[in-house]
Amino acid sequence: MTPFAKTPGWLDWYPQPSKPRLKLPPGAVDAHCHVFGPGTLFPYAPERKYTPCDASAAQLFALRDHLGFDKNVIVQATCHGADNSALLDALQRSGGRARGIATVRRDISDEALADMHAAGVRGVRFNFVKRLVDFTPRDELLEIAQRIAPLGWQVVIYFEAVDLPELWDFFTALPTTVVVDHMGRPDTRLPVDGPEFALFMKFMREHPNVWSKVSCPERLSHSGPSALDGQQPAYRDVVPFARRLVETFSDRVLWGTDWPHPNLKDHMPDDGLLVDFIGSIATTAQQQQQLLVDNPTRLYWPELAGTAEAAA
Ligand code: 0GY
Repeated sequence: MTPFAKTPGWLDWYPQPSKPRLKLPPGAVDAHCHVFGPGTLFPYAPERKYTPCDASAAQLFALRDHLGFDKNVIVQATCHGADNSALLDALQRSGGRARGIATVRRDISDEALADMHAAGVRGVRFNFVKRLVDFTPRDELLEIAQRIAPLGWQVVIYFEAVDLPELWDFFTALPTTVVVDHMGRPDTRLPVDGPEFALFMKFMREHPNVWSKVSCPERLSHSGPSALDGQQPAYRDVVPFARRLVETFSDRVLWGTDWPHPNLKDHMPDDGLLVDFIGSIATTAQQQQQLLVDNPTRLYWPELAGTAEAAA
């Protein structure tokens, strides 16, 4: 039994996801997912803003196999603060089939960074979503970015679309590859051609070091998952945004399940149906190959890129 009580109203991950109808290409990467605890082994951080249900590395890898993915990119979740032990344990258990994105503070030693690199960490995450984290001064973040750049690591940024204007100068000064979580969280009630998403498109267009995860329809949607009657795609309000990115920046987009889906309020997606949603946003075999295999392999397993092993 975990010693931690879940946040009231917490939705647990879906226990028996369906088998996707979409057959993933060999070598597909789930490029955004997390592990939580288990709390008995890897306690949640005192400064956390939520307490989740446990979601172990073994459970993540079982989902990977069930859905037909080959590899994972595991992103340190805010409920573990800057203690990356659960993430590092998962990387070690993956047998080279997972890479990690860590959270670090400015007092991290060079030795600890080198150890993380050896374990499979390839980036740090800077989180600007106020309900998830306390404020970190920009000079600390820039210092961290400068420390990790020589390792070839990336910076993953998580923010709300309304905050992009204020964050623009900081983001565009980052000296690394920059990967945006969940398309920069657009308000999907606004038009895809409106000024808010136009700014995000400009961000990607003018900065070839910026990539985007076209993930989290279940988090961004207001129309919801209900149109699973074959008439309309589920999460149909998210489709134009994700499709625009896939079509415009086909070599800089990534996709992830976001399992175990922290902080959802109204429904927990069946991960099998989430995979089927990929067919609504990457509509050709070529787009799916880039989104799911070529792009993440180039970014996280460059040693495999363009080889037969990528498709192992
Ligand atoms: C996500 C989204 C969220 C949470 C976290 O690290 C986290 O706690 O990323 C969220 O609540 O929007 O990417 O998992």
